[in-house]
Amino acid sequence: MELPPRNAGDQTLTAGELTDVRARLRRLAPKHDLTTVIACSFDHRTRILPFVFADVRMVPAGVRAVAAAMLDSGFEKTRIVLQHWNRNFDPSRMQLEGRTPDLFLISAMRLHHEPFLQLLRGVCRIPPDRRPLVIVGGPQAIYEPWTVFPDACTGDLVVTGEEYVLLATLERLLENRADGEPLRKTFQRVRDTGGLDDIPGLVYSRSDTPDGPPEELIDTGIQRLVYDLNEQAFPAPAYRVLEAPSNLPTLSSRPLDISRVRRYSPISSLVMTLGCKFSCPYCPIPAYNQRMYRVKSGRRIAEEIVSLRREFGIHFYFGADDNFFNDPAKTFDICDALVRTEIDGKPLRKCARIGTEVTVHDTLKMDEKGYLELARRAGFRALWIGVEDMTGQLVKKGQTPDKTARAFQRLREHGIAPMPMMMHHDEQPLLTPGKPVGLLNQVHLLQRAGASSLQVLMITPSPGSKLFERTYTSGMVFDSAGGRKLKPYMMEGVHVCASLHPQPWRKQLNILLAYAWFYNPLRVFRALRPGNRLGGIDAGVQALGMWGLVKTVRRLAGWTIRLMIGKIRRRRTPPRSRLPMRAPDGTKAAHALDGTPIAKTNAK
Ligand code: B12
Ligand code: SF4
Repeated sequence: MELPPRNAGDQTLTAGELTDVRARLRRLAPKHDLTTVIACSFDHRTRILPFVFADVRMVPAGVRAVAAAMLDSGFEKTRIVLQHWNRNFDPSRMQLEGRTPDLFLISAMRLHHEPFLQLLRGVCRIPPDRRPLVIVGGPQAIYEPWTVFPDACTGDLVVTGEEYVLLATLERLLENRADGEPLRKTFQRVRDTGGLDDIPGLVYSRSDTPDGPPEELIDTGIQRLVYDLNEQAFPAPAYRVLEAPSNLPTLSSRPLDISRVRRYSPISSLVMTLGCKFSCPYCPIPAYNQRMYRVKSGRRIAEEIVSLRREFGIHFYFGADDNFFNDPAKTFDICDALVRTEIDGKPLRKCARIGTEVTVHDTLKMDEKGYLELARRAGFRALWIGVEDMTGQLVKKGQTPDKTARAFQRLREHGIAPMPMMMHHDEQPLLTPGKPVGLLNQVHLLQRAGASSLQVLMITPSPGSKLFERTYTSGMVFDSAGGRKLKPYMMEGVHVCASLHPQPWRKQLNILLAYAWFYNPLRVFRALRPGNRLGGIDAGVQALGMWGLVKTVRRLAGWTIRLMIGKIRRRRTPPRSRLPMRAPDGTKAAHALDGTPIAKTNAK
């Protein structure tokens, strides 16, 4: 199920609303002296190709945006903890400024669910009267908010939206907080009198006893989106409040020294644009963005890069874009501003190397307009391109073998490395001699066209997408293979976990073979041939790819054997909420999947 749209005309915040709520909170903050810990969950078992390097070397933009918003709203006592770097972090032992924090925020992705539960269990060990208010957000919360209420140990509140929803909620709580009252208590009081019901983008639980097990979930609806991304807080301050990597369960007295930020996060994510005009049935992004394309101005992006480069020395940037070339005129504005920016007398492109995601179709459109040269001068050095299946058998978004090859060649001519992202599926064979249909045929074509890296994922159910429920009801999704249960961390797209192929192990081997075909010592030599303008990138990516392949084969060997000789059990129902869900007025909850139990008690 895709997230439902809000009514036309009521999809966005009014201009200035995000800026204004921060200004109002800045006035409220000094009276409340809140301490906040923001944790990001991460399962280290997901460390395989093709994400094996960037996954832990880039502070995720979600936690960073939330921390930046808190800091900018006057809540200076804030710390970010990444399970990526602090695997033993135990919230039951966290102390910030000598006390248990008032707020414990968690950002979670679906595949990191198990470490997320660890965080939840940790904070639940704090006695209820001293426990911080626990708020969960991020992709898992957006599409599957009920997962935050797995049993008696739960989060308090889910934000199914962006930073504005959190800030509006905090404002409401602080306006109603009695002197010295624990924030969690204020939350319970305001929640129980319906005081949060008019803030779209929240899910909370209702129970008959205070701190008793949840009995139903109340969903206040789909968030309103901030349209002008320039309203977001600047990211740099968030890098000043990172917990330093360690094996300790506790927090240190000071955050990571800023001189060491670049060492641990050599790549910085950049929010430049959000949304995409395509409508791939396995992708939740267009519906999440209410079919809108949101952008930051080029000038603002340039300011962010300048400050990150100056303060932390960060050289590499990765755009959190869904399709950066979605609207050539807007891309032009951004690139043009970056071209005109200097950092300490040098053009920005000499100090910042930028990568992001685009499509084949839009790359060719940019080329027709002559904008690829501009993108290179703006600092773009690598583009991850959603090629999926080149023949368009799986999804059609204007890609064909010829167009893909042309797009790749044009990018290379301009000194930009093409990084294809492919999607393998049941109908795609491994090899089709003479035809560009098989997976290896396509990988070979991409190599010849100049691909610098390779990503091959198997189609996997993606919450919030059109195909999500059908993938389950059709019996495609495995429950277990050879007695081994399918766990969330295995749903990264590399483990084959959804297939109707009579021999799904073949699909698994196909993916590994495609990587081995692409990442091998022979290709390192080819990358270093004289005259290859992108030889450095090509060779570096090959080295990382070979290292990642060894890790990937080790992790996948057991699963492949189970798929080969074990019995495969399948699921027939999607993972829905076990708790009844409803909107505050008793109507259907916006985030509930069809078939979710309906609350017995209707509106309060
Ligand atoms: C960049 C990116 C990556 C990078 C991440 C590197 C890093 N360390 O940051 C890389 C390339 C490594 C990556 C890999 C994968 N990714 Co990815 N990725 C993205 C992408 C394009 C941008 C993420 C981002 O930075 N967004 C910008 C920030 C600001 O947005 P945000 O994270 O949503 O945060 C906002 C809100 O969610 C909210 N929020 C977030 N946290 C919290 C916490 C609290 C308390 C509150 C109140 C609010 C809140 O406020 C934030 C500010 O507005 C998104 C798509 C998208 N457009 O979001 C997918 C996305 C996050 N990836 C996704 C997936 C599935 C993957 C992979 C499994 C690969 C795959 N099969 O597609 C792997 C997993 C790798 C791993 N081991 O973790 C999914 C997650 C789906 C889910 N339900 O969990 C997404 C959403 C794409 C999709 N399918 O829709 N990815
Ligand atoms: S092109 Fe990419 S971002 Fe756009 S809908 Fe398709 S998969 Fe999603």
